[in-house]
Amino acid sequence: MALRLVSARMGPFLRQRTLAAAAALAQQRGFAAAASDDEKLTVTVPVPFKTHKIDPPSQEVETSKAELLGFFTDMYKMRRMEIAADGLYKSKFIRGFCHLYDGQEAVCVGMEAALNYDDAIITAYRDHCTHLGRGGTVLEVMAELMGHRDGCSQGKGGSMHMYNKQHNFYGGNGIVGAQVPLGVGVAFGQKYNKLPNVTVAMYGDGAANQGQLFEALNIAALWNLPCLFTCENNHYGMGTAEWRSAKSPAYYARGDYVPGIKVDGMDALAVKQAFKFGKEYALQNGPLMLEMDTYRYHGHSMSDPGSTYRTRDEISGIRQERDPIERIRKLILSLELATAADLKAIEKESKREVDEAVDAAKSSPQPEEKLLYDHIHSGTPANFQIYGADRQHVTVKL
Ligand SMILES: Cc1ncc(C[n+]2csc(CCOP(=O)(O)OP(=O)(O)O)c2C)c(N)n1
Ligand SMILES: [Mg+2]
Repeated sequence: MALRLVSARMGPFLRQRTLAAAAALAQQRGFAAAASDDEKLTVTVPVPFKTHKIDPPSQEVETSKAELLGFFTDMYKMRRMEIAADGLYKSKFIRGFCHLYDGQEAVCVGMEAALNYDDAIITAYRDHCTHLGRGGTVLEVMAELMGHRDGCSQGKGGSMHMYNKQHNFYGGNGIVGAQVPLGVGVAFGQKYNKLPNVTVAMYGDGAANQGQLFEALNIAALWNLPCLFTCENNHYGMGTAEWRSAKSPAYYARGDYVPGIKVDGMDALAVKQAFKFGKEYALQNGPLMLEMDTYRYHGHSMSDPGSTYRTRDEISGIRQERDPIERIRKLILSLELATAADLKAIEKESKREVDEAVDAAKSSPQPEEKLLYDHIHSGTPANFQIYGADRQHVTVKL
């Protein structure tokens, strides 16, 4: 039985592109002739799911060669993109806030493998890779980071405001935790309109201690809204370790009357399984909490070297033992789905794609002044003025 990897709106753009690219590369390099790309494979994920008030999903996860190569390609591209963003920030092509996602890639690709673009996602400011997962391009992210026209928000949002309305990506939100009640509102819309879709409201371990999360959870549970409250537990909120800020760091169990599952967030297959299970559950029963046990390699943002509140050994230990890309590489090699050289070729292709996108983003123009009015009001009021930072100089006037 073949897996239906690419059904209608099943994460189509990124996945189709990725699969097509992987297949083309595979063909050039001659490994496509092996097991068929979509042939079903079953992999046992090593870390058991921990649960609160619910039976766990199976640790036996269905996948395929195409999916595993897709995971590898997507995660590698995300990693390259974030590393490129780091360099561009340091050389002042990117300014302002910038929070990188490297280390957490498995959450993004595993989640997208279980959802389709009619399902909605809303997240915080660590959103570059989420945008790629929703079908965005590296150019859209890079140009947005530089404040240029080809950015997904036309260069007016920046790092914390990636959006893709067409694919139900509601951002990109800078106020910690505020995205969670908004996500519950999106889930309310889905239920009200009788849609067969869920909303993933993502938040961090720091945000998990906020009151608004519990208010949103209450109403979601009361009205059985199809919302997956997804805590990306990277174990730090800025420079504060979880044990300093949370009485109970068992975030999956903090919904009290709402069931929860703790997932190895460094394992794309475990993440996929949890979201597949979660989507079915939430459509039938209402909200579910998913805690993704993950890790960020970079500091909190570009202004944080990330080494004063944790040891270098901690970071290198996670890289060696839990890195999400290396895990999939090992799996692909152990199942003999591709050779090390084939994977290197995919890496080379991803680097080329990111480099090209960076060049294109650099040469993309800045947004015209008159566009600064767009997307602020639905009807721009008369006498609308934008001031410079000193409040003296009027930058734009209607
Ligand atoms: C309401 C509010 N309070 C404080 C901040 C400053 N702030 C930005 S990120 C952050 C830490 C959040 O950590 P976490 O939720 O774990 O997410 P992570 O950065 O680890 O992804 C804080 C305190 C903010 N942006 N909004
Ligand atoms: Mg955190």
